[in-house]
Amino acid sequence: MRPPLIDVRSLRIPGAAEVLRQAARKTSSGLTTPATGPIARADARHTGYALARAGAWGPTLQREIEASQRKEPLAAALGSVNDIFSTVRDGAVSPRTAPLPDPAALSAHIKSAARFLKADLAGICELPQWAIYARDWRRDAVVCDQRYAIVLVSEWDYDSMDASTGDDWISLAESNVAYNQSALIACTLAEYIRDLGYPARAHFQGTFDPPCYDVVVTPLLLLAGLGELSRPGWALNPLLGGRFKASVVTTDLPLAPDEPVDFGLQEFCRVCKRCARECPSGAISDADAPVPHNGYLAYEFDPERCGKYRITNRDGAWCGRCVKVCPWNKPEGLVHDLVRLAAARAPRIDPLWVTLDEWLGYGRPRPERQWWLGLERAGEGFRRAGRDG
Ligand code: B12
Ligand code: SF4
Ligand code: SF4
Repeated sequence: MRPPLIDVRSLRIPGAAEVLRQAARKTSSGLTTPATGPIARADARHTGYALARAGAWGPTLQREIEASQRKEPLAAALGSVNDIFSTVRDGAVSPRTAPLPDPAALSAHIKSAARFLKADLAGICELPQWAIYARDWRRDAVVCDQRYAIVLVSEWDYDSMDASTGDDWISLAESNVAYNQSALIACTLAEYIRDLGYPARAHFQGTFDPPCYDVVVTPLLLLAGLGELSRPGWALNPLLGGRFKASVVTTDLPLAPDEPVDFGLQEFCRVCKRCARECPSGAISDADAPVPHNGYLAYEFDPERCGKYRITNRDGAWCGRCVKVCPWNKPEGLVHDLVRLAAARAPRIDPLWVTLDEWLGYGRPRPERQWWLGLERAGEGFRRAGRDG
């Protein structure tokens, strides 16, 4: 029996998952966007935050990157706790190998274990070498020759995101809570697998030094069937949109990989463009078609504009507005699931959904539902700050 393209066991609400499982088609390219050539390994020193820290985006950004992560106290608390995870991302492998079922049954078990540990979604793919950084943030060469990647998704709170503008005082805490949850799940799962007698290493947003990522996460989400590449460049999941963070466990445990999915997003993003319109930094392209980028088709994106806006945002803590306004950022429900199904099956009416979504007020902030204090660190204390303070 062919395994389902979206594994119902790995999804939170089986009813909604079933709708999507039926809608999902296998991709012809093996990726969620057409390949155009070989993919070069990325150098982590040339990615957003590393450039800001190194001063490549100017002295203001270099000065402000640390302070901007601590200015809102809930995000700061989550950031402080996050520091512990770097100490448990890898470790000794047990010399005894546990008796294990065949790869398909073992994969189902690992996904169930991930759900038990509170992952919202989990998928498995083979680990291509092009998804491993050539060098880490410190400049050390990265070696990771494990065969599989287990990709773990931790959702951001929908109600808070719904209340928020996407770039106000809860934005960074939304990211950080999912970073911590997904890091805890990845470190625990890796420890469990090592105890079964197989190497396993966790990858997540953690300390800068030592670095906690050997892998570029987004393509692994795509390969593990957890989303399609979106206009802004993140993986969009049909049940969550981009409203999540992901961690990864790389391992040699003999697993059965999932497959990439196609639920009609390339056509939907082509006509929608809402994230490009509402991005406060103008970082997302509103072009009608993607262009070749490092061996695959993607919309142009300016990480410097995005990074600068997030670090220097004076009316909030960082930003995730592209995620907030996306029409796919919806909770499960009969109507939303039917629209998801229609987007997969009837792309000609995509413009109708895009117009209707905006007309019904989705993606707008709801200040009356904000529960956070809107505090900003000021000197030795705090002040009520910014737009929602
Ligand atoms: C540096 C970084 C940033 C930088 C630069 C982003 C960038 N595009 O490079 C800045 C500050 C701009 C940023 C912003 C955000 N980020 Co960020 N970021 C990262 C980080 C740490 C490294 C990314 C990287 O190496 N980029 C350099 C190269 C690889 O970039 P690139 O060539 O342009 O490739 C991009 C895509 O095309 C795709 N990709 C890479 N290789 C391949 C190969 C194939 C075949 C395909 C199809 C796609 C693909 O992934 C890359 C990142 O989007 C990752 C964590 C990680 N280790 O992956 C998180 C990560 C990408 N960020 C994430 C998120 C959610 C955000 C924000 C929404 C902020 C927020 N509120 O959380 C915004 C979104 C901005 C945007 N439109 O992308 C998530 C995305 C999850 C997802 N759904 O895919 C990640 C994976 C963090 C996580 N652990 O969950 N980020
Ligand atoms: S995180 Fe904010 S600034 Fe960056 S791309 Fe998304 S909307 Fe634009
Ligand atoms: S807002 Fe529209 S264009 Fe942007 S990622 Fe979501 S569906 Fe695609």
